[in-house]
Amino acid sequence: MPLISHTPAWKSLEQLWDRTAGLRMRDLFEEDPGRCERFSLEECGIHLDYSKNLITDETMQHLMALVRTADLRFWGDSLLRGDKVNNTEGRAVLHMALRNVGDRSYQVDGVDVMPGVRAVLKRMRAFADEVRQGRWLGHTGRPIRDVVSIGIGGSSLGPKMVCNALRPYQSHDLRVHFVSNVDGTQLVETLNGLDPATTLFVIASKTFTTQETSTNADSARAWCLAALQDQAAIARHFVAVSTNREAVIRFGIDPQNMFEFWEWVGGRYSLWSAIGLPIALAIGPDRFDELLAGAYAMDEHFVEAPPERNMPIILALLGIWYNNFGGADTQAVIPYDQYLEHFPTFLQQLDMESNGKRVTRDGVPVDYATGAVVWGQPGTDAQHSFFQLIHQGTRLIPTDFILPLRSQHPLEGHHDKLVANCLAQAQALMRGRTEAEARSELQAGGIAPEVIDRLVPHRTFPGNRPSNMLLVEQVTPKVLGSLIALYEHKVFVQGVVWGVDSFDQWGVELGKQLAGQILADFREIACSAGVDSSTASLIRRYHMAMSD
Ligand code: G6Q
Repeated sequence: MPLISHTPAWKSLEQLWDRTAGLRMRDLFEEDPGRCERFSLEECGIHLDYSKNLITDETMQHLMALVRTADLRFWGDSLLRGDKVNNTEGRAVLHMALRNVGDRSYQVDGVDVMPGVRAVLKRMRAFADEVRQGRWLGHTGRPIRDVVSIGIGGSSLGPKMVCNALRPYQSHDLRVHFVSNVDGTQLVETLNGLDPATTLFVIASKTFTTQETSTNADSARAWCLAALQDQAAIARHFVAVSTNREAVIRFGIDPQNMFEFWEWVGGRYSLWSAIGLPIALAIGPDRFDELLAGAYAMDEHFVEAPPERNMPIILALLGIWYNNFGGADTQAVIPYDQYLEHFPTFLQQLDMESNGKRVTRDGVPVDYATGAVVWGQPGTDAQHSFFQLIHQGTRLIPTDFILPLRSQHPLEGHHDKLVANCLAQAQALMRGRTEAEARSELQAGGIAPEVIDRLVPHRTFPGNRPSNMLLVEQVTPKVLGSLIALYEHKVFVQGVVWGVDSFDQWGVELGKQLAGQILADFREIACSAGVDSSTASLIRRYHMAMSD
């Protein structure tokens, strides 16, 4: 397979970008009253309005040709068949099986994975019910009040984001906390004020060898034993989610208290598996099922809908349009919903770990940009910090707005303002303010002509800055499931076009290895041979600080 950048479909998109560089979105809207309707799509409770993009029908046709050139259909079928799509790790990628509430069959090496998936879901359901209904008792016979999930990366970011997003659905007498960082501060601050007799730890780690998670889990166990003074307490206060049964047993967790998942579940795609146990504990198993059902609905849409009406494909191609032809380096994601505050961070891992790759799946260096830098934070706060740069800076920053139409807390006057601000930002990015408009506004304010001349360049907005608007009625478990799956498939489609393995993450390995060596140097109070002078000097400074 040649690099995608060497194909006619890619070349014609390069030419198209140059040819359409002069298009003004303002004009496109004025010329075509049907633009919004034509470039909008409704699926799984999500209304996507992508009309405020630098596109015409011709652009979309060319982008669709690109996705055909990349043979998305082949890769989609491979994914569904359980082929080893993650080729550098030799693994199938079947997170869709985890939310397969329909009757699709998913197999790995000829073995149906669905019975195992359903059995674990059943155990999760029973356990979540026991804890939530106060039937699972701690070592001293008291019900659980706090759940502390210890995990990192894919074993934390998804469940943490979902628990926060669905806080309105949580029971008030069970609080769920997340500890990921090896910085002891996070564990200490989280445990501060918790009662070991009513705290349950969920140790979530696919490999059960991750340094941060093991360290936090060891400290949590010490905290628990210091208070409860009995090794037998571990069985009532620790459960594990992992693929590594031996390591779980070695840690001292009863395998009866282990919830299994499988190597074909990638960390950042694992919130649908037993890694979602904290979610089931927080919102209850019925609502966890709704989350799965939402993702399943999006899976079905992705698999069945033609590319031209396929929401993940459209989002993926728009991203590629700016990333590869418009020179955009980043993608902003701005939820106008405080409960979605961790959504951009979750997407950062999903997108950047999946598509932050510099070689194709065959190991050939690419000569085009792959995964964008994903960033963002909730509106309206974002408007008062970095929006200046999106509006008037020198960079092109495509932006996704996510907006629930109904608030979970309809306080008088709040939601109208939230919605108005979100719509206004998208409008302002698209329209901008011309020099003439800026001038006439200043004139209307009675400003002196020489001051107007000075101010006009600063008060002019170029506009023509693209955004997608994703409207939902409300962020329910089902809608959230669909929203997450939408972005998962978007990332998959982009990875297929760029020809990369979106399911490995070798880039996080080197730092881990080197940290291990440096840690050994700390223990030896020495410095390994061959360490560069900068690192050696930093190690010496740490030694000195520790010996003070
Ligand atoms: C995600 C990555 C990574 C992983 C963490 C935690 O796709 O693989 O973020 O989830 O490193 O790994 P464990 O679950 O094995 O502790």
